[in-house]
Amino acid sequence: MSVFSIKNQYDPQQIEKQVQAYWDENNVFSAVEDDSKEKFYCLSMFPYPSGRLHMGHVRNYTIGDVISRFQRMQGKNVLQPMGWDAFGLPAENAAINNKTAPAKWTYSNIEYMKQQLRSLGFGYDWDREVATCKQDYYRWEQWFFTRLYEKGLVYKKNATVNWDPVDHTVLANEQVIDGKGWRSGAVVEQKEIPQWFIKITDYAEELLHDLEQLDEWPDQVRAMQRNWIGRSEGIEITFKLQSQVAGLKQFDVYTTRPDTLLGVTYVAVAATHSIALEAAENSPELAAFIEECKNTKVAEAELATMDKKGCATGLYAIHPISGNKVPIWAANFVLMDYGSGAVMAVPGHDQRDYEFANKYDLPILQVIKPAEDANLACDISEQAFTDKGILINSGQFDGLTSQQAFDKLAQELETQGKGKRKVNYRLRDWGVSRQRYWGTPIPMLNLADGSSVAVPEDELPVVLPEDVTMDGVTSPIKADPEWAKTTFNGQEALRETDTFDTFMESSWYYARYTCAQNDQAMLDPKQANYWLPVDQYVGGIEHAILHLLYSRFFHKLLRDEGLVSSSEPYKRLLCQGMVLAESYYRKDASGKEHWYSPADVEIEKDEKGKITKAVLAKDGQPVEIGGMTKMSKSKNNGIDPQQVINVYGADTIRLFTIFAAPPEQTLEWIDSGVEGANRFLKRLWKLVQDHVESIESSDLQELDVSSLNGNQKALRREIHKTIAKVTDDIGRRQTFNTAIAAIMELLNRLQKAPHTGQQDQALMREGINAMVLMLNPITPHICHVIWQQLSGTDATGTMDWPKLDESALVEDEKLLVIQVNGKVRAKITIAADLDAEKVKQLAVNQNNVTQFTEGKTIRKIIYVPGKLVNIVAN
Ligand code: ANZ
Repeated sequence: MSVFSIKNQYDPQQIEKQVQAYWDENNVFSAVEDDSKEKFYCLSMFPYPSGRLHMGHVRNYTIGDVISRFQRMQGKNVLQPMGWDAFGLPAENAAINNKTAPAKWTYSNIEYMKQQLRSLGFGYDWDREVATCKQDYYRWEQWFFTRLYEKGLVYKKNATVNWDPVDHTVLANEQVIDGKGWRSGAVVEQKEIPQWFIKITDYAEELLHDLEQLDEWPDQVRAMQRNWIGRSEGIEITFKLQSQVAGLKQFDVYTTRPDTLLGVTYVAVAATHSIALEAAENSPELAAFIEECKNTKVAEAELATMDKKGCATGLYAIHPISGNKVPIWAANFVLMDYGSGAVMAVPGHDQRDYEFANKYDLPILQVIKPAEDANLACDISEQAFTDKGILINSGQFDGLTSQQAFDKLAQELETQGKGKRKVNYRLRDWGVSRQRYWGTPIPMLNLADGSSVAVPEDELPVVLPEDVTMDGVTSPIKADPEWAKTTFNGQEALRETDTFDTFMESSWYYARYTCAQNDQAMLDPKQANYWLPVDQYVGGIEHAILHLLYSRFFHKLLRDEGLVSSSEPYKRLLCQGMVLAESYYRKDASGKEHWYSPADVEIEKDEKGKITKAVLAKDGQPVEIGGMTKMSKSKNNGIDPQQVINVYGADTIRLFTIFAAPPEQTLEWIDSGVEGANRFLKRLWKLVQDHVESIESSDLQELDVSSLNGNQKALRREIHKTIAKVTDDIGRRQTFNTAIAAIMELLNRLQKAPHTGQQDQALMREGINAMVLMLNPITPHICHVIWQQLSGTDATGTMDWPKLDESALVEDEKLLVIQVNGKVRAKITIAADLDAEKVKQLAVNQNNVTQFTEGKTIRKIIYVPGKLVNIVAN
């Protein structure tokens, strides 16, 4: 047992290092499977090893550590691992800038950031550390991908990429700036190349359905996932072509609004639809339009707002119900890979179609009117009426509601062989090919005959060479012609030189932590099933859709491979808010903004804390105040956590980030708040040292609850009320900030409490113990030292969560307010269990009360138990 030297002054720099060394030496956070104990797996999203921790990391990891330590103190077997999301483009850029290799840069960042994480006192089991760029990790991902290929869940198809025509290279989206290549400045083109896809759409229904069981996820995240999957029910309707085109007699459109079918005034197809391509043979104008569409990439989110453009094909379709001729247009808002790549356009009831019809002078027809009771505005000369309602101008269907018409038309079209019900998903298969170097090599071989096969198991892993030179243009494994050369069954073969999307690695790391060292298998089902699912996942809302969806998908794939038995990876999810800081700038003569770091700016504040003056320290001249914004490079308002740790210590930064806001909300970085957190810890330190000193002269007695007087009982009630509140705030509500506020109040109470009597001291000890234990998840270093000092024992084993004594909460006396006609006239203390009649009697007989009721008749006595008695008399 190491007993720390206690100084009178709180000295975080000294104690934090010592306590961290103690945790390391004693393997305090190493997690071992143990069936006799309830497990708790707490995971924070692993960082990209960018170089240094930023404040967002500190916030995320502090929240995770608070939850982990709290659960550990509840007696659970806690796993809290950490690792590195180590592949990705920034390493390539940094390697080029610093003339090094991505691997070297990455490993040195990992080393530095790991030391930073240690200095913050996070309780990780470092034996389970993973770095996704190491072959002992990605080899299993390669193996798993070949398993998926064997099961038919992986396929290759052409997909578009950003192509830099000068550098002859594919660019990542981040490398395209204003439509131009980041390096060459050339206008980027869209090019189709073969890429690998995983069939996430096979799991769309399950991914949607299982959201229902994730009742400990924020509703907002579930809604975002639901929208992303985008299930819709509609009908695929067949339109005949007036004359055969490209060997086609007919084509399908997908609609969710068959009730509007009689309002169709044209049909629109995607620019690359075979009908458009065929018609372009005879129309240079259409050919030019198609070319233009091919070279502009449209994100689906922009579809509604983008400029709608089109070109007539000169062809006509036959309306399946009315038999009318409708023109076919090619339009930029129709996606080739959604539904059937063609839509029936209903300009009266779809705003996109409406804008398009107005632009190209196509007829607009109203076929739906609002239901009588709907009270909706509808003016087709202004805009499309997009709500559902009652059918008009639709012949035999007039008068039906939209829903009735949906069913009737579905039935009619189905019997006539002109359509069928269909469920569509917006979710697309996951394109996992990237043309970058710093990633997991895709374990596939391309054979001379054009076919592909998976790399045989005994040839895995396909190792990514680390000792490379980056030329800034081509991936080193693409630049080296030898790298790809290999054989398969005696034939020449070429390895795939593309690498995986880095979302692949982050899709299963949570599972790998359960058996990170296993070199025989991807997962050991026994270990994986002991720890999984993750009980608490903590991370940023920016991962609400893709990362969480992909890892939910991977979990189901792992399940179907027999590696895990659960269906969802993360039971409870907490998305922490952003960290904001004040920002400062100056505009130069050209109007360009220059942002200054808050560390270089001196400010003055009014008594409300509002900044009234800000000057740059080095020249004393004013700067503009840009307001609280997300800490970012572009605003130069990041606060370096390391600086704060150096000045105040880890416990202060942990306490401030937890206290300053509820975890899901934005956190405003305020220097005076950090100072306040530090002051609180100093006060705690002093209270304990004073208490310890006062004991030295008179031995500490056992607390004898039955002997306590009224004030002592009240203080003890406060202590236990705080335990109840903090337990609930941390465990269930996860409002850690209010937990701290309650502990702060308790500190105030204890500071004012008497500390000389023997029972006063015993009570003080109970209060201090509770406070230190409750603060331990948040500020573990100071608490560890105090606990050792108070208990005289090794801290780790004995720090159990404080026990609530329910009996301490029971108030045996209550203070009652007595009113006469609503005015307070007296206050009395009564036994808490006194019956109502007796209370009323006592109230009526108070001197101060009789004075006001004399000569009047008491009409009514209202008793609110525990609070007041109001006597109505006149
Ligand atoms: C006619 C119509 C009338 C439509 C109306 C909507 C409102 P969700 O719910 O997202 O599945 N659509 C179908 N395929 C498309 C494609 N490849 N590119 C762009 N848009 C496409 O949306 C289905 C609706 O999106 C379909 O219903 C279709 O427009 C359009 F008053 O058909 B609708």
